[in-house]
Amino acid sequence: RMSTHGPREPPCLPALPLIGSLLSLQSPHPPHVLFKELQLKYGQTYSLKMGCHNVIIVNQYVHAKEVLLKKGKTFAGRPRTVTTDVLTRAGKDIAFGDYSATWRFHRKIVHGALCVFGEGSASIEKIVCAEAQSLCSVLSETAAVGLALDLSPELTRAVTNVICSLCFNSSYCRGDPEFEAMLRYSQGIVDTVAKDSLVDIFPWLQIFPNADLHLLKQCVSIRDKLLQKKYDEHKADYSDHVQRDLLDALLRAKRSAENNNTAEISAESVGLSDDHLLMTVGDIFGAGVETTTTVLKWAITYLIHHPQVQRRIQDELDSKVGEDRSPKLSDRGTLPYLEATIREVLRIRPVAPLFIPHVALNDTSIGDFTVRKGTRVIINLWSLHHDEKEWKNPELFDPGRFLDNEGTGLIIPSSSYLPFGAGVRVCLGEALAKMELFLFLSWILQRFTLSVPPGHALPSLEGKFGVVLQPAKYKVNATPRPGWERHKCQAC
Ligand code: HEM
Ligand code: PLO
Repeated sequence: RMSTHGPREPPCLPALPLIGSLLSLQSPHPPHVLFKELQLKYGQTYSLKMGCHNVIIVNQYVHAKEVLLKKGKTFAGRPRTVTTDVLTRAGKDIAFGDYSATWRFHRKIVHGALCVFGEGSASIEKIVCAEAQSLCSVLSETAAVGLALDLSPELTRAVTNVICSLCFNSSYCRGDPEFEAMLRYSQGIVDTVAKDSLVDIFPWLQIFPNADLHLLKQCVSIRDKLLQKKYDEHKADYSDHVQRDLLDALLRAKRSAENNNTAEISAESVGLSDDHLLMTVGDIFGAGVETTTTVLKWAITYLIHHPQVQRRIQDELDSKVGEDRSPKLSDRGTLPYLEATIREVLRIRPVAPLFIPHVALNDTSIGDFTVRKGTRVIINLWSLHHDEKEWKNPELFDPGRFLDNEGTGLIIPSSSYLPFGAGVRVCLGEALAKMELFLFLSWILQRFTLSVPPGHALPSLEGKFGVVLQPAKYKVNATPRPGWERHKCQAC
């Protein structure tokens, strides 16, 4: 037996059979579940070969934190893949772009713009509350005529308008054809970029005419036209003196780089080309819509399954906010059970169960395993959030896990919890998403009780795997709570 001290590679799966099962659409389990199960045979951290690429799968938080935090910079790379190259003009965005000065610069601009227009300021609260108001009137109109409603388009429009406001200083009305087109192309992108996140590790797939790739290219081209239109409009009435939104912030950075256009720093060389600006705003717009909407849909799915949780949130709202005013951000500290529910939704159905793959930029290690430069690392957040050693009954929806013994203080009961990632690649929209989730859910639950229409089955808890894990479509009855019948809702 060899010494146990020398460098050691993680256990490697026999490559071909596994690839077969991943590619097969008949595979009974989505990749995050399969990767969790494979731990039983290969250990918590193992590797596989996909085409010519080494991929390490991490299923435990100790190794996940080593990758994301302790060695965050070493693992900050992103792989180039066929589909993400189509989406992002070969990685000229933040999320799928490789670690570089350009990437860092764009993160900084977005972060700054979100602080000015979002997070710290009162304006984001106003925007979200206006959208919550409009969402609630649609719910109450539908309830008044006794109809059940697929909430998805309404939730998406509310969330889209928030990010639209931050990115483009614009918003959509109900039935706006541009919004309808956006819904279609974005779903097309989620379905294809997503499906391929593992499959497109094989570059040869591109050679075959591939229906998914075709759909993706079509959807991306529609998206690009929309982005280009917003960009042209912004350029036409840009002024150095007013900064209306993220796109203005990006334009300002570009102008200022162009003005001191010395040999070393040109707008192109720091990554402020038109392509880079468009791809960055495309990322934020896309992430801003698809992630928050997905969490809201999961939250509602679980609330329908657990009416007692819904009732407890409503009791908390009744006693802390009352019925004479709407919830505001400053109520967040007084509504721990709602906050715990949001945390539990993010645990049990993580938006991005495999994150986006990371890449080792140098020879390095994870735990005792050596890792060679260029190795891809997939953090299986599903395993972290469903680890039986860390979470009692992980498939049980129980917001109480995130409360202390008195039931009033919020806690994070396990380190095996990273809904937004961590370290240099941590989510850029965490604060924004949390504000939106809190405000939308508190407004809805103050006014309505959600349930399945009589005779309908409870909605499925099984997600559709992709770049985001989406719940299935279903209809909901939103019953106005006593005191929140139509007249009042419109007056407030
Ligand atoms: C990245 C979660 C909302 C923008 C990520 C990652 C996760 C995540 C897990 C990947 C981290 C990694 O690869 O290591 C979430 C969840 C959200 C949410 C759970 C909602 C509840 C948002 C929103 C925005 C956003 C609203 C936009 C404002 C981004 C960006 C990245 C990212 C740009 C890429 C960061 C990078 O690679 O440098 N998010 N996100 N996210 N998120 Fe979010
Ligand atoms: C969603 C569909 C949009 O049309 C394009 C888009 C852009 C950014 C992506 C987002 C999609 C899915 C969720 C992603 C986000 C960047 C960061 C975020 C992957 C594909 C997460 C959760 O990591």
